[in-house]
Amino acid sequence: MASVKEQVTTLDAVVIGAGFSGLYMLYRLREAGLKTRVYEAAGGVGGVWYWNRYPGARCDSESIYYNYTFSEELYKEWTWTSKYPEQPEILRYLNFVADKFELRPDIQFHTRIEKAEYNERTNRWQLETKNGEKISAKYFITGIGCISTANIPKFKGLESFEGDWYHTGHWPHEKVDFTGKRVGIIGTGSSGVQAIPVIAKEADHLTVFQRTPQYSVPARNYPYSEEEVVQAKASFQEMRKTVRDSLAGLPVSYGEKSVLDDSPEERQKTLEKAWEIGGTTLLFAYKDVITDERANEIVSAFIRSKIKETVEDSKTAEQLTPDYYYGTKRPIIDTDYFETYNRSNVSLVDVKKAPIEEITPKGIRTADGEYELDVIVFATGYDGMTGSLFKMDIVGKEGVCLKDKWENGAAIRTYLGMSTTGFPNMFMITGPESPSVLGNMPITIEQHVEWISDCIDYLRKHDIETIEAKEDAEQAWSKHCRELADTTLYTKTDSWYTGANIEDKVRGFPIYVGGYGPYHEKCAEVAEQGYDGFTLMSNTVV
Ligand code: N01
Repeated sequence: MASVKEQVTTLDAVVIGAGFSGLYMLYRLREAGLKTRVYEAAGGVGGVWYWNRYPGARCDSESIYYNYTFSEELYKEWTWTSKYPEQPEILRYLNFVADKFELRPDIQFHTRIEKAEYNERTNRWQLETKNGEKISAKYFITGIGCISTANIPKFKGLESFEGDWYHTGHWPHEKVDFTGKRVGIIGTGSSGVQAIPVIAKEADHLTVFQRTPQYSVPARNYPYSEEEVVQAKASFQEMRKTVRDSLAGLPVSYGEKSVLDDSPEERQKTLEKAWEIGGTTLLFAYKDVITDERANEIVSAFIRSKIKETVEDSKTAEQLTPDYYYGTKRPIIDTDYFETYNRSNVSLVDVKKAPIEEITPKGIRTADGEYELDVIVFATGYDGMTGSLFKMDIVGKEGVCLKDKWENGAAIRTYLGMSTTGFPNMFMITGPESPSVLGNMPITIEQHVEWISDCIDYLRKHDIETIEAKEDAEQAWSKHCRELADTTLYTKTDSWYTGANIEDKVRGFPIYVGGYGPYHEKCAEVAEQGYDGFTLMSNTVV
């Protein structure tokens, strides 16, 4: 009998990851009759929502839009409790989806795919798990998320630390008790800003080690009323169309006016109103916040004035005040973030001025001195966009590794952010150069999944063996993405979007900024034209 390692599991399609992407991809491919299996490293479904269990973790897209829209029945069966639900509720939702559509039997948990190699002789992908299990599949689909590979900076001495330390993206399942503890948190991105107010309420003392201050706007979260829930469910069809055609997968669009068109009084009124509504309203209040330096400066200065107003200690307020373009780092929304610095048990350390030199057995030493700590929380983010793709050994035609083809990130090239030349029958859900993280993820995921499953359906109906992006189509798409990004202010700020958060990572901006709606239209056009820009190789020998 063949040992487990010698056996090969033969499938039509392999999907990696059981988050929003993988669950829906499995559902669609199975409905289409493909023998499909999802491989998931975690012990359950949820993707980032499985791992990100840190205190305060919640979604910052409105819940009634941050869900699947492919099934009206599902939408109506599930009820969200508040505008921005906490991580446990989102995880419950994804478990509910997995149960409702009976997805679990086709998901293999606790299994990490380490290698995926294309075999040009058989036109199949050969995959290998960490345990040595072998899989053969015609289609290879990644649903691994854009921000799932944790960044733990290589501080000298971490292994010597005598207390406990955690990364927000790999939080323990059991509650971490901060009562009576001296806690240090490194990082003030979305995760840090969510965690800081919650940890501060419990810890004896919280020291925030901040490298770059953040613009953050009050989320103004609240529990939904019965009436709102009924209204949302009754408007399903309308909502579905609106979010799918929208710029960011949400029923919002940029204002029609430039910030500069308004008088100072008018714009103050508009900005105050947006601040009161909270969330991302400020970002969308005018048409040019992300594209015009002067317009952006006006909105940025407005948020800076709010920080000054909120934080009582003027030195702390100054340290918390950013000086780059608002919205060019991922916009953050919060609950009592700046207010938290008024607590007597919270202090701020500027590690740009006095960088962290090492982790010591007792805490963190910066250029200014040592801070004694019982717990360190790394809210230091992720190796975004390419980190999880490069973690796997993905090998295409002629033995070329994806990492090498993309020159370790220096030369990312994709067609539509879903495929790349030299890697036939491989699809990336929300891959680099797709709109992905610039909006509401479940909506962009649904569009990718539907496009990919329709494409596979087309291939099967037309007896086509392989699909592969053409080099010129790929080059044109990548060039288009770069040109669009250069019309915005995004590329002028250091952020994880640009790769600046990872030591030695090559800078770029591998995200399509043209908006979901236009992107969906482009993808639909490509499909309608018989997959224009792709080489389709038929099964039939002529
Ligand atoms: O990570 P980040 P995040 N020394 O990269 C600092 C999504 N998300 O986990 O800005 C000192 O934004 C770093 O400093 P700097 C969302 O898309 C969504 O917070 O690089 N500091 C920064 O302050 C988000 O954008 C939700 O100078 C160091 C922080 O660590 C993305 O995840 C909730 C450092 C990292 O911030 C990532 O957010 C949470 C070092 N060596 C997250 N290295 C939702 O609500 C890094 N930092 C859906």
